[in-house]
Amino acid sequence: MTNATFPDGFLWGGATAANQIEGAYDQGGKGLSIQDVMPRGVSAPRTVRPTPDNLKLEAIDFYHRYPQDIALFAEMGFTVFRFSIAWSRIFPRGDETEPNEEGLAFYDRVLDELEKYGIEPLVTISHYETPLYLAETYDGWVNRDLIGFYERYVRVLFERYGARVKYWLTFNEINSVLHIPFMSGGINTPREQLRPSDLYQAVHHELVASALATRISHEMFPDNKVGCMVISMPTYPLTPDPLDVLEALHADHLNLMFSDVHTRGYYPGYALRYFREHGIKLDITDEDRALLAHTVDFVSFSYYMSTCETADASKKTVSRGNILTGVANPTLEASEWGWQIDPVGLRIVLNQFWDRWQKPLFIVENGLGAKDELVEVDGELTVFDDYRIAYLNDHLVQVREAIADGVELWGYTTWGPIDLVSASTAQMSKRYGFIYVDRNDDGTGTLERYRKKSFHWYREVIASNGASLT
Ligand code: BGP
Repeated sequence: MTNATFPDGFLWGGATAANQIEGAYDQGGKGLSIQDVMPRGVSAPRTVRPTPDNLKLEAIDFYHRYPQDIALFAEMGFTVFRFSIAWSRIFPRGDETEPNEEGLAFYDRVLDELEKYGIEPLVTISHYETPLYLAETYDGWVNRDLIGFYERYVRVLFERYGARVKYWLTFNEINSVLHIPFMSGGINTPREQLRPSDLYQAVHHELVASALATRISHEMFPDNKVGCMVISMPTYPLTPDPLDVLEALHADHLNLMFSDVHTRGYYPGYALRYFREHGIKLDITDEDRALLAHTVDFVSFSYYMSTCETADASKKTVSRGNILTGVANPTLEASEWGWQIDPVGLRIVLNQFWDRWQKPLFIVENGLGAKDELVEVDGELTVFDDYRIAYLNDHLVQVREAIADGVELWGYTTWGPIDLVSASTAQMSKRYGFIYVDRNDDGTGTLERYRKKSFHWYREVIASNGASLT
């Protein structure tokens, strides 16, 4: 094990998304987003209009409680906070020409608060919250018009916040569009009616929009940094059989394509072959090709688990996971939600990404969703979440190893530093936070915040710049 340390200026913090924390879904002139009609998460059918059982409508009320929450992040010593801007707060329908000033003013206030504590903002432009109107009227990212609406949105964000926000992410987990088209791409057409060409056309539109955002940022604020954001999930061969190795390579390629395009500026040969052999015909213009050449400054990613692949159909036992699935790894344990826990996989993926792209990396999601029990000690309510501490400690030890391997890593933000509504299941009981939020799956609870044991643990990790890891 290395005794190397984290670099000076390494950014430590936590990551969230507007729809999972803000609530106030109909306040401040906000329009509806696709999340407002997804009360049961990703695999249940959407509703026609918002229904009271949708926890995201109120979420954890960050919209009103952000000063208190940011003060708690500051208490832990955060130097970065990742949050997303709700597109439908800025453009309620998505296709207007003028933005909603009240929505813009809200994020001004959030940024004021972060500045007060010297916390660097890391802003996701689109995190699973396409305006519902764009989904219903345009079918989301399948439609090329979305590029223009996104461009308008991005220009407004850069004009308003570009001088205060240095780090931007264009799309959360952009490689999920293929798997969860409504949540990720605002694509209203039911999954089973979409042809692979429709899905990859949506992917292409997002890739072009991402490159366009990068170009605009570089023109307006040359010192700002724009990154792509992908789900990382290293794929291991189930056995040493070369056919399994090849199968794992193919599965990995389907994911890596997104960052390959973002970092190289063109579609790699294996993707072109895949398109050819799967009858995928894309509308790619010369202007699109020119735009794709505007490559990102860094690659950011979420990491929760690894997976396996095999060429042997009889061994394909599917493991549940963070949107992507694969074959279960017989050597690993899983979380209560079936996500296989693999700290070493994080070191592997950091090395793979660095070797492949030689671009700075940023881990913008990592964490354990678990059920917590609130207990009273000396009149204070808390949670003894040793399982969460162990998970994060073990992953961070591997991050340190990767840094010693020579990987350039800018920072680490845990997913959900404060309990929030789960993206995949829309539950509150799947908790990630260092801060407990008193809200239950049935919507009851005071919304009070309590520091968990991991709160104090993370404060120590940050204060020691990782030296307290064991
Ligand atoms: C990622 C999403 C997040 C977040 C996280 C944890 O896929 O970017 O929004 O929710 O996973 O997933 P879940 O909330 O389903 O436990």
